[in-house]
Amino acid sequence: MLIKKPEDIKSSEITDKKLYLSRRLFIRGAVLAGSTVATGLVYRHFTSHGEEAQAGEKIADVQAAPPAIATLNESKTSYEDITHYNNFYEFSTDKQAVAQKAKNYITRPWTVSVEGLVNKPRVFDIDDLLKISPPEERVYRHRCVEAWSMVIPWVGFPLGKLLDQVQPMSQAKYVAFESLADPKQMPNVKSDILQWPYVEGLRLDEAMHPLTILASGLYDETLPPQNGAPLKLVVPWKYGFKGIKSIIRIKLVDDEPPTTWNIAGPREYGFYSNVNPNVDHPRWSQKTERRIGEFGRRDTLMFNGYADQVAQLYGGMDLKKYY
Ligand SMILES: Nc1nc2c(c(=O)[nH]1)N[C@H]1C(S)=C(S)[C@@H](COP(=O)(O)O)O[C@H]1N2
Ligand SMILES: [Mo]
Repeated sequence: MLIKKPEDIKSSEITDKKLYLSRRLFIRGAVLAGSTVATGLVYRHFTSHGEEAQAGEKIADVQAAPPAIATLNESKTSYEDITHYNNFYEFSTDKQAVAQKAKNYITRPWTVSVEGLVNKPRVFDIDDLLKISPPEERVYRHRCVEAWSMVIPWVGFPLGKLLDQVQPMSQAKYVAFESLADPKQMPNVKSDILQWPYVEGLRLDEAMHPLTILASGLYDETLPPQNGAPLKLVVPWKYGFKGIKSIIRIKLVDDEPPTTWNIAGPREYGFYSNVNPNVDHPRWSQKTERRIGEFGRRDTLMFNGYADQVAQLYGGMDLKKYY
């Protein structure tokens, strides 16, 4: 078969159309191969400590458990909906128009600079970055602050694996992320609807959490432009806007970094942005959500259903104040 191993792929070859197709196959092969090895482990953690932990199980047991990669019992949203209902304001504020406007978006060659308070700063070629850790499928809930949701099968690897490579210094407390802002390709970057480039941030412990991934694929295929190619952040217990797209820079810093939506509306969007049905947004209740492709509404779950794995990150914090 013509599937190339990642170490065979040179960045100079990447724009070649044929290779692009074989990359897609490579991701698919790796996901299938990876899942046979990893599944047993995931299931074991999940059934003893995961989301379906028994009612009588003590909180202490749940908190001490290794974070589980939950397998969801919810249907995946269709590929069509995931790729045609997008927020990517650099291209359009009309969710249904993003796919068409981003159609010719060029994402090779591409570099990601990982810098700041680290011992080994490095500018990664995207194809070297994607070799750091084998691609894994992660089927996650996605909850937008606009009160709609999806279930998305991402392909990616934990952000922590990348951060390990650059060795954060002890002064590093937060991680700042930056998107590409290219006025030649992205029509809205010439407008002032938001401040560009789009920026986001996480606390370092949130960034190192095993549920936090960098995604480069979707439904076993290379991430399409409209979903944030070539690399986006996915933090499943936070509102969708934390999932910054088309990342070019990741900087370790000692102070809480600015975030695009907090700059645009500080009363509406805080730094943490954890999914929380008990803290309403001024314009949208966060108690329920519309699952794209379903009728009716669902109750929104605390931390988007990932409370067992992440609630301990916020012990003692007033989540109404730190929204
Ligand atoms: N650079 C950038 N990243 C972004 C956005 C954006 O406008 N620009 N929108 C955010 C919002 S509001 C959401 S809900 C998700 C949508 O991701 P999806 O289209 O892959 O579902 O991307 C987030 N990341
Ligand atoms: Mo969103």
